Amino acid sequence: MDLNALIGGVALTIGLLGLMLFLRERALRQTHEVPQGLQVQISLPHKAQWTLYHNPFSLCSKKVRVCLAEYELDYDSVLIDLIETGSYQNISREFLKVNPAATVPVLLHNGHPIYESHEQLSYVASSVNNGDLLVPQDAQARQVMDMWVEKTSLLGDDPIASPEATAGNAAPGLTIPIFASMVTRIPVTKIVVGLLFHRIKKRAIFFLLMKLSGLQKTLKLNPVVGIINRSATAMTAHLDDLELQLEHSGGPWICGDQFTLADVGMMVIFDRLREGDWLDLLVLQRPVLVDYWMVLQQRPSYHSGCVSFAHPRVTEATVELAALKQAGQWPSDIPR
Ligand SMILES: N[C@@H](CCC(=O)N[C@@H](CS)C(=O)NCC(=O)O)C(=O)O
Repeated sequence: MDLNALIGGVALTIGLLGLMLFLRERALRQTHEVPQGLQVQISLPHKAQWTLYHNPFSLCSKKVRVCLAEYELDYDSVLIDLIETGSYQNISREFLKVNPAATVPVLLHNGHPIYESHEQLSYVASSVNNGDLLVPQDAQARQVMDMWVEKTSLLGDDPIASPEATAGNAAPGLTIPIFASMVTRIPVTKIVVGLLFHRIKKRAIFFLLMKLSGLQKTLKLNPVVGIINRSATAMTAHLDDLELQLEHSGGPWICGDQFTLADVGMMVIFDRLREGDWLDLLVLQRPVLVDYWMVLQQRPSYHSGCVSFAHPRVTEATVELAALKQAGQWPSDIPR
């Protein structure tokens, strides 16, 4: 037999085998959207009344941890890596059984999953005896809280595309510099897993682009500059609204005297601004917001839900971003 034909045959067989393995793996990692809220029809294995699948860095995970801490609820903690913290564990076969949409956080109550972090907050508040601790009894104040819970939420599959919608949606664009710094430590092979199996390919492509460009070059890419600027402008407008609301309520909290779920949502956004080294630009020039940020940091839940989960790569990223600004290496077309 001709040697070339033999090599060709072997290559073809290996190729076909690879394709079959890939198709099988893809079938086992089916992802799809999930309905919001409690799913009583789904029962998952659990060891405790409350189980939280979460990630140290994820904004929505922080929010739910802070809420559980405020209510002093114990929970079984299951940490799930996202690509920025190490690998695409969120699209592993095991985790997709918990959430086929491949996102964190997922809260289980007696094994039943609750999807979407704002639903998780209101579910917790409505199921515990002391739910009104974080929920005003007065109907008008309750309306204000609900509006701000929404305003601090991360809505839709592509929040980066609509930073004007909510302060939550303005956060991911401002997180790009942190992502770009974190992803320098992640091997390309781990990102490729996302290209193959992630439901939203755009996210994986973006991480690959940041990985290949490095931090400084990422911050010079025109679309990135555009997204960061648009997100900073949108966040400024959301913080204008917050400032007005705090003045109107008389503080110290969004609804006045009572710390509510709305403040839980805002706390983690401020923490994200801290991580991205955006406080100087967006918060520290405004006395009302400075006071608000100070009281937020004094809550024990800020420590147990945010500070104690500080991810070393995020801490390094914050230092790296501040150093770039100090060294005059921050791009001139991005505000600082
Ligand atoms: N709207 C959802 C957003 C969930 C979400 O997008 N979570 C992010 C982390 S904050 C995630 O899991 N991303 C993983 C990925 O896209 O690969 C919620 O509020 O729970």
